[in-house]
Amino acid sequence: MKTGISPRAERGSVLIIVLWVAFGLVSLAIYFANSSSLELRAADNRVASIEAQQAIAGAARYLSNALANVTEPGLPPDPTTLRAEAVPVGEARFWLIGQSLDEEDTKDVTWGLVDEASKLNLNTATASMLQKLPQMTVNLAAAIVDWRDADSTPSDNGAEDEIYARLTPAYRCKNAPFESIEELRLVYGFTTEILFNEDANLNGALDPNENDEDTAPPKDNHDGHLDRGVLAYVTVHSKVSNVRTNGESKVNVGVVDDNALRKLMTEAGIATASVTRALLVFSTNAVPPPRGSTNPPPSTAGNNTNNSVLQFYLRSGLTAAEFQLIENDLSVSTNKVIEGLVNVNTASATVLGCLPGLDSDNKAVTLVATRTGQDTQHSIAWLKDALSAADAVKLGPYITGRSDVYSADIAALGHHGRGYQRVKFIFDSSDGFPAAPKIRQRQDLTHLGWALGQNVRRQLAEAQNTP
Ligand SMILES: [Ca+2]
Ligand SMILES: [Ca+2]
Ligand SMILES: [Ca+2]
Ligand SMILES: [Ca+2]
Repeated sequence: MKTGISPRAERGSVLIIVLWVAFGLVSLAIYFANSSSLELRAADNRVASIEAQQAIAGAARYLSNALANVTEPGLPPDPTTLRAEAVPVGEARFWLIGQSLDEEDTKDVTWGLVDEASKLNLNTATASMLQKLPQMTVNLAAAIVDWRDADSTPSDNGAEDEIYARLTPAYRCKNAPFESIEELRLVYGFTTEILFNEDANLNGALDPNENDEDTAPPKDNHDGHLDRGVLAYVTVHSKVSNVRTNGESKVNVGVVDDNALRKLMTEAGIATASVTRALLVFSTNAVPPPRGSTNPPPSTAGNNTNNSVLQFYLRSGLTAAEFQLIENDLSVSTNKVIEGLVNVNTASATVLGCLPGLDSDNKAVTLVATRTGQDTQHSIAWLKDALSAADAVKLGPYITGRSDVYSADIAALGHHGRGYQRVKFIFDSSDGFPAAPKIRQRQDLTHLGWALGQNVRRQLAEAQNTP
């Protein structure tokens, strides 16, 4: 008798094996089809990111050119003609993430360049200025000063080597100027919360996750207003050239030189009567001391020293129009470049409120309200009517009306709104005019996530749904 599997059973098991093999092949086919479509999609996204990166490179060239072609040194490119929103570059588009002059206006992103002189400079601001910023404390401000100063002697509440030696891992205090604002992460006491607060993507706008309490990071207070961190208010790049357009040194009004000032005012076309009056105020010989006295006269007349160009203007008796003819040819410093001045025409009330003369009684808020809607013409002349003389004299040494360093926070998308990329550049024109600005920093911010706000997201979704 034959033993073993009957032919019928054998055929049945072969069939089952064939079925299994067929099933396996189909699964494999589906698997490969799926993975190659994923790969195609990934490749498509890569192409879109490359397009976006190229759009950013194009934007940087465009801005470099726009900054080199401003009408006068220290002025930004004309914001009415500067292209800053959804600018096409091939199939890609770029945006310049700006900064609203109105701090309360945080509903969506503002487009444009950002004046670095609208912020407080970490290398020049004093501890008392720094500690007035939101999120700051006396200790944090003192730690900033100790980080940048050359010595290793801790200031009151500050932090030098012995504090950093106790950290794990331990490191040394820098004892040299800040090179980037991100360096604040190394300064004793600073945390991500202090640096970013609610603006996790640093776009100056209130994104949904920044106003939902703890539903999604970051932590926020869900009050409908963006509470920014320290990073929004500080810079290490603010600089302004201190050389005249013709390459000569500016006329020093720290100590008024009659001849230089007369020549400057006359050549600028200021009326002789105004020139004479101004020179009389500053001339050391103009007001003789009272008879029989060796002391100088009690009035300020005859005192030829000024702590700032603003103080010179307040005392000169010049009209705003006359002053503006020579404003940018005056200085109280002989340095070719001045670092850290705050641009009174572009800084927020928060930043201005850190400066002497504006650091009490909401004076900075009032000043910004006065400034709004005014055509300041990049001058500081308007401060004469906006401030008391005493406050203006205190403020004068810390401000400017112009700036040579602008940052461009450029975000771009490739075709079909894909491949999001974001890079921040710092353009510095303080070396000379007219010339192409130097790029001082190039920082990829893509990792901070979507920063183009809700309107752009909505527009993209609508464009995708339109056949
Ligand atoms: Ca130090
Ligand atoms: Ca934001
Ligand atoms: Ca949140
Ligand atoms: Ca808030």
